[in-house]
Amino acid sequence: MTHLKAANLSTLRARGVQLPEYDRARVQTGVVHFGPGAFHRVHQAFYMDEALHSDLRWGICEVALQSTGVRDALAPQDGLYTIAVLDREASYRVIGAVKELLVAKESPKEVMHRLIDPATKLVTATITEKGYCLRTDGGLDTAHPDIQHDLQNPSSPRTLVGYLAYALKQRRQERTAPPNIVSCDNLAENGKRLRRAVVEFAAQSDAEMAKWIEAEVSFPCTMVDSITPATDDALRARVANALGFEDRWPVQREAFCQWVIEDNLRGPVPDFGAVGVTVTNDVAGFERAKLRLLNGAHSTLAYVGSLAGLETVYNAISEPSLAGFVQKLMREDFKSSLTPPRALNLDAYIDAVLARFGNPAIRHLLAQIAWDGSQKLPFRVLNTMSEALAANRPIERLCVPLAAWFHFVRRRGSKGETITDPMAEKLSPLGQQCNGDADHDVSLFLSLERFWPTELANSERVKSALVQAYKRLSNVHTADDLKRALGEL
Ligand code: CS2
Repeated sequence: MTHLKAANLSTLRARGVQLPEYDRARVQTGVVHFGPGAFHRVHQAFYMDEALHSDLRWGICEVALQSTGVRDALAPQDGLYTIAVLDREASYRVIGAVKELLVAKESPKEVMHRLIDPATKLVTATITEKGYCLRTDGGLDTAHPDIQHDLQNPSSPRTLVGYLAYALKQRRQERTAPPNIVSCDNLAENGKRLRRAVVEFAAQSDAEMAKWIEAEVSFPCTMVDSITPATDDALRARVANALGFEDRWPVQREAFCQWVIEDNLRGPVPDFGAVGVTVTNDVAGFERAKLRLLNGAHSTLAYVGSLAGLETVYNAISEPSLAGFVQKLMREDFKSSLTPPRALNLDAYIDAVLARFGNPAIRHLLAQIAWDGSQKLPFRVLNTMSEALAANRPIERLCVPLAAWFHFVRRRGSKGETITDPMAEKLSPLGQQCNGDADHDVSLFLSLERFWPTELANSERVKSALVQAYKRLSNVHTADDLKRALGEL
């Protein structure tokens, strides 16, 4: 089957596929994006594609730090790819916003060149939680091997932080206004964290430079949201059928798509308001609500559901006792930790999130959400737990996703199965050392370094609630076991 490319684009119109209606040959590169994974491609690239319809400055240079996969798939397609929007009805849209695809480890100079180019007004990133190389207290982990490497080899970095620090230095020297640097990862206060990391990196060698970054560079915080299952063969087949051409790497998402950006962008940026992006002073309120209510619930479904042998979010939310438990966790524990912005009604938000989880057209694997638990759980659950502990609110339900993660790690460890997590080297042996005794196993997890905030690691109340939750989940192997395990919680 012929594959998607610019030359055959016009034939798609007759098939009802939405196409870029701007002159792609005239598109300029105004955005450099790090991490061209599925989420970026259904989300920020979609918004840029919208923006390009009225302003041709917002083409994207995609940068993968290591992996060649997206470049190899999309370069022969002239950067084109399809988003399948799967909801009550399916629709297909070809995105034309990708101008260039680089792999940093192969072409570091080209990446730097793009970052330094004054036409680059936005640098965006979806490199996942681990890509930021942060310590648990939020500072830059200067002992991280990649950060060490970048400090020693500033002009040929490996990390986003290293690239930004070097490029900003050049822009300062050349006196060109720096770009806005926009983290789009699911980290609380993502912009502040990235800013702190870049400033701390720069400060290692040049205090003046660090001050300049603090004063001159905007790192807005953002909230990003759209449920994006990984691409699978079923999607490839579905898209090929809709297009009549093969797309080597289509992506899929639900219809819901939201981007909230802090209102401190400088210089020319896309007309975000016109393409449905919210620019606000209260991004923190949106971000917290989303990270806790949506992502916290997701991780809970992922770990508890996996123990019960369930496969997808839809399967998990269709189990009444698990759905009931997650609702209580959202409506009581997470909600009471939030002070929402005026524009956000938390009850309506919870209803909407639950309805999204119940979208039968989206096959979102629990195994995908279960990745990188050590990086995700701090923002999704531990923050709320620290606050609940300090305010003397209940923590029993909040312990369930954590205890489920312990069991998940234990079961993987005992079967010798790999754990996808940057801390896998610690987690796999830890899982193997577990013996099923709740006190023993929970103590092992509580001794995990670089995960727990001290107030939680040292709390007897936390330990005993974790032990209780761990015991409850011990014998969960099927969906039928969930009622007994979660019943009265
Ligand atoms: C999910 C998120 O994989 C995960 O951990 O919780 O990717 C989630 O689907 C998105 O944040 C939704 O916006």
